Amino acid sequence: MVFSRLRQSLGRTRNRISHALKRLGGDTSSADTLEALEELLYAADVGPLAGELLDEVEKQMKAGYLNGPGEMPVWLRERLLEVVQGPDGPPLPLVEDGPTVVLVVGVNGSGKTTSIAKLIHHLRSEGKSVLVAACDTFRAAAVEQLTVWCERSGVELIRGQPGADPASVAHDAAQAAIARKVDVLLVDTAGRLHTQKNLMAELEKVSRILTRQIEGAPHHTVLVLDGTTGQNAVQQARQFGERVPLSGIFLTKLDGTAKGGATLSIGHELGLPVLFIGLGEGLDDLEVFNPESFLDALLSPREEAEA
Ligand SMILES: Nc1nc2c(ncn2[C@@H]2O[C@H](COP(=O)(O)OP(=O)(O)OP(=O)(O)O)[C@@H](O)[C@H]2O)c(=O)[nH]1
Ligand SMILES: [Mg+2]
Repeated sequence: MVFSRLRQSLGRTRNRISHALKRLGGDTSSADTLEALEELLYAADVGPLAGELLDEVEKQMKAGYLNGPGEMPVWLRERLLEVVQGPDGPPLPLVEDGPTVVLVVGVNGSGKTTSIAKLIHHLRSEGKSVLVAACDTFRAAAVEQLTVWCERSGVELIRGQPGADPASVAHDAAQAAIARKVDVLLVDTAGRLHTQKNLMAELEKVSRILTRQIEGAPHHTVLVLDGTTGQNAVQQARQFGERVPLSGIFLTKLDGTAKGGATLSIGHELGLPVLFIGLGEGLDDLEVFNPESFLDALLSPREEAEA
């Protein structure tokens, strides 16, 4: 049997919660159901949302609801759908006149450059023209990595000298994007921590320079978060969001983690939608985030063939 891509990719998170999910679906006592729900929410690493949901369920059960067999998984799916945020329409809506600028930010190694490669592929498959700016001038290897991806996808890359001011690369790229009349300018940046004041100021400068060149730019600032960091990802989002206004999240590496539940709490805690998820290292391993499919994949019982 062929399993959906998403279900397969979420395998490790699903393994973690499968036992609890089975218990939830069965005919058990209220105490047992509550315990199973608690196990499921903590195993998936949904964070503070777990406590809120458990309180809610306890109240409902006391009032005589949610006690029938199999009611809990249905309730859980409905309830999570209310908190999980996906894109409201297209994940990166384009502006009508001139290039739409997408600034990509995040901590070291979260998957920014790989995600840019996936975005190039995604946008090109939709017939959009793309230009890329290599504003990670910090490491020579970073520019090389992006060069390879761009050559493979046949898109132009604007790069500076090693160690050049990232804002000057952003400036040149914005000019080139206008001159070439491309639909989208994707801006890759170096990884940084919120505690690195100079690097955070540099990010603000890149953003400012883009605004000066192209009206309304950056139209989207996407924070790339490593899904394997679970609840830490929520902290990072909060800290980056204090420096640059974020449009949404690109959550990577969901294929390799048991902490996929963190996806559920990001919207809840930060009011930010998850726009894309990364399910592998290849160009095709991107999905536009869809809360319904995500929850269906996460909460579907494991079948024998998967064990
Ligand atoms: N399994 C898996 N690996 C991923 C995914 N996205 C990125 N990676 C891997 O994560 C590692 C880091 O990816 P990069 O794209 O270089 O990360 P970065 O944020 O650009 O890193 P810096 O520029 O050094 O900050 C690479 O080995 C990628 O192949 C994903 O969705 N799934
Ligand atoms: Mg990079």
